[in-house]
Amino acid sequence: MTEEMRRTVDPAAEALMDKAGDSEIGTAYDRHVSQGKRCTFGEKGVCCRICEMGPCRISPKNPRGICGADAATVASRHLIRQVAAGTAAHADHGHDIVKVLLMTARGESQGYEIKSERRLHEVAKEWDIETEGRTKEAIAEELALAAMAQFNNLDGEIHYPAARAPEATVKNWRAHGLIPVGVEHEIVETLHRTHEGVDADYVNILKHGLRTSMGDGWAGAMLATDIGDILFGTPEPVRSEVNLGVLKQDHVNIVVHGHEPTLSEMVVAASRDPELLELAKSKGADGILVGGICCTANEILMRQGAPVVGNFLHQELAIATGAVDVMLVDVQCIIPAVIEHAGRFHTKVITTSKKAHIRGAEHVQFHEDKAFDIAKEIVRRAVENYPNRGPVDIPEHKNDLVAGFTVANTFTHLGGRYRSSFRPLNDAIISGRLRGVAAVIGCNTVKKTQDDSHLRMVKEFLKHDVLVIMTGCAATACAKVGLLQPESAREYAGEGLQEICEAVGIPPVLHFGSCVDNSRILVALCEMIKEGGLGEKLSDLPIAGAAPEAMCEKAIAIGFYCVTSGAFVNYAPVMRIEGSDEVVKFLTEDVEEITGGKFSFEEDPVKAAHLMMEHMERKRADLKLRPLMYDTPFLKQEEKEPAAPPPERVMVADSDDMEAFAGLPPSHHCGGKQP
Ligand code: CUV
Repeated sequence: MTEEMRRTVDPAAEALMDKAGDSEIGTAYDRHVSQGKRCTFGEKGVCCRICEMGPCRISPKNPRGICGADAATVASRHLIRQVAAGTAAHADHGHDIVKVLLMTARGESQGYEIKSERRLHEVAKEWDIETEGRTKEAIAEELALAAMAQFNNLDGEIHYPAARAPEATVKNWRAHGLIPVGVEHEIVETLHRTHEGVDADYVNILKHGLRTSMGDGWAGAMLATDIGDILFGTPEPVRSEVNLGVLKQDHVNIVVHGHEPTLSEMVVAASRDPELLELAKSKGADGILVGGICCTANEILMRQGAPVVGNFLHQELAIATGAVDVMLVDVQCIIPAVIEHAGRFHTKVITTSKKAHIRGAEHVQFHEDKAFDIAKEIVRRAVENYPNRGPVDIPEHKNDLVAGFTVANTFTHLGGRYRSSFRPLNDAIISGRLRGVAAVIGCNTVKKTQDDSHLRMVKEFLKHDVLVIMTGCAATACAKVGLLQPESAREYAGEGLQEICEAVGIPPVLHFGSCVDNSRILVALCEMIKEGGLGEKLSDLPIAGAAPEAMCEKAIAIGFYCVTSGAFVNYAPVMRIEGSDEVVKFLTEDVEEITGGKFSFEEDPVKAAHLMMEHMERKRADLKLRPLMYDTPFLKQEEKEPAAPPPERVMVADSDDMEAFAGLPPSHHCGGKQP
């Protein structure tokens, strides 16, 4: 980051950035600058830390580590360990929700119920579980036990790929051995394969990464979504508000941050408890507000319409408003720095998971059998902290949004048919009204100006008649500028997309939920194939995905399962693979032969959108679809004016690193920069 690189395009964040930064710990952006030059070997994925003889640094001058591993072996081993970590995060999340379903079915949980019996029956049928004449508890118990087995299966294959994906795609997965046996088995095998002296063939290693990631998208995440819908209700389109301006000066403000809906749903319920509302009044507050940050925000937004306080890089800023009485966290994406910020204001940070303690936080251990009591205790602590506030500084910026889209409800109401059908979407693509569909997902990162890449990419898609589906912090970024309102179609969408949005009554950008709800996108793609006219395999569809501000290992795992599922995925900033041209080539070219999908690593979000639209055009041509109804040509890469150089990155190599890498040609595959 240089002086010229803006930290954020969000005025609410801008308003608090200096205040939050005016502290010993600073903001994530300040710490990014303080970290200074990064090690080139680490950045390019060729620092091997696998065995105790190392670490070894692989370079053209020193092409082999002590054991003889080359750049491709080292980079691929480290990369699939990241895939396994990301998969583990979503799988553990899914596992915890399945556990709540099992306990609820057995009457052992507190405060939970099976809110959507309809969804329970639908999912049970897909698992061949008898529903006729049985209680919902009996069905739920059998489903939960079957779902549990997905995690530790040791033979066969996980359930959802064959149950939900098109036959031709399943056949291809089986031919290449890409369907996991069980979620945990593949994660364990990743750790074994990448242990010193095991798998040294980068192709074999990366193929295992593809297989492991399927346990995320097609098991852990898919179960988290399905079981979440059963327990907490299937989302319906819902209006709400977003950005730091949703915090209320005259309310007790509780910010739930993290991922799992099991606790946050209870906290929303507890915040409506008359006794606690009375207590809040007695402390001088007009009410209790529960808002979210990161994906737990998306969970309670989708099902409860709770306001979204912000995305990943808002967590420190929210505390700097001085208006957050409790920040309640569970797992994932919680940066330990929140503690120091909380210490400067009156905010209490409360951790709740045995897996995620932070020194300096209060810890209230969450138990499913006392969930509502625990939620009430946390809300009570927030209420009692309200009178301790100092000066409050809430930015006024906020925006309206519509969220809550799912596979079942997105195209339900078209033409008064009142049944879920993807026909309108398929017809729009076939007739050329829509060019295709882009899924834009993922995080914020300090390596990019906050939200900027999401917004520029999405606006480019809308202009060129591409329907956009979003999840995670990407969706929050677009919500902040009003792109999740139906009215935004008129301002941003091309004519074809405008017609669809008006006919169906949807915004041009559909909020599909949290990161685990990327599984809804996979199911939507399956429905598009089933509906007919767009090919036989998932890889036939004119669709593409992107994570323009990717930050964590979960994002890598998601990218991997999308590519395994046949999608073209642009991932930026580039993964740590540039030290091996072979790994880059495998991910950006060779993998297409196996899965039909592949990665690109274009950093410029508009150029990346063009690459993705070129991919859609190729798929449209293969399907022999009509030309687009409204011609909105986008500039092809070679026709483009040279783009302004991206902001110089702080991570430049030490001079000895530069020397070591002197012989390495710049990689044209990924737009990556050589030091
Ligand atoms: Ni799971 S993973 S920063 S909250 S999207 Fe947001 Fe989404 Fe990335 Fe984390």
